[in-house]
Amino acid sequence: MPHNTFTHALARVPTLNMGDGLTTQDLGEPDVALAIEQHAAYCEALRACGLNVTVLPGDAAYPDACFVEDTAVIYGDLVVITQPGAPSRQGETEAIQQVFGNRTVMRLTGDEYLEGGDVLVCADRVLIGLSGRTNRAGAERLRGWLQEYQNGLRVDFVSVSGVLHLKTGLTELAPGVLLKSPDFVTDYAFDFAEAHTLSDSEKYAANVLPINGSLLVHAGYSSVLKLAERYCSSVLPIQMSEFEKMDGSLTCLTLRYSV
Ligand code: CIR
Repeated sequence: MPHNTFTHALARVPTLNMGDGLTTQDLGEPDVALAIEQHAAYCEALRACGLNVTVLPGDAAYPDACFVEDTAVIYGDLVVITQPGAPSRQGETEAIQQVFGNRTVMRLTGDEYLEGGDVLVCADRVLIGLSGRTNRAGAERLRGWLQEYQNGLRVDFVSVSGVLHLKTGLTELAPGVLLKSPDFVTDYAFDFAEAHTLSDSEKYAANVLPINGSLLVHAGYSSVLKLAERYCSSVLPIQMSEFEKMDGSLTCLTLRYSV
């Protein structure tokens, strides 16, 4: 399976009431006009990485719907529609399932809860965070489908506390190189990779998005930028201040896949 190589991305425009969404931050109300500008610039950056980006309309019934990553997990041709652990977000999946209607779509049901922000596809394994939004039943079901899809795929569970999702606190900057927020607490051992724990002032930058040989990083974090430039010749800093106010980061604004 080619790693971090995609042809398409799916996004959903922020709604005027995005400030009514869930957040643990105390950074004030998002400026929606600025959020829409930042969202458009993010989508443009993905187009510059060669992706065909579809932007769905928002839905005011779901102020968190722009964080589409949480509604599905796409691995090769396998599409899994999740059941977000946040009750206010569960209805977001309908619009996403319709987009993927003609592909093999699996769906979490019953007591299986999982949000895509808890799934990190690394070069040699998939990590599933057990967080406040993803439970063991959801993680086990997803692991079963992933391993049915790719025989021998290593899928590990990672306990997550101190951050919202696994990828809020941990992403892979390059194969074998992890960025970790100092807030992220786990008993999982990251001895398979070189893990860089960021300073408190750069913790938001732990979420980076590698795509087709380029790397999107949060703008304004100099040590992460320096590290990124050491591993990647095409680093794209993106302004995300209005999404940060709602606990969102780079990965959460799209689903990436290939057709
Ligand atoms: C939430 O709390 O669900 C949203 N306000 C933020 C979700 C961010 N999702 C992600 O990082 N995958």
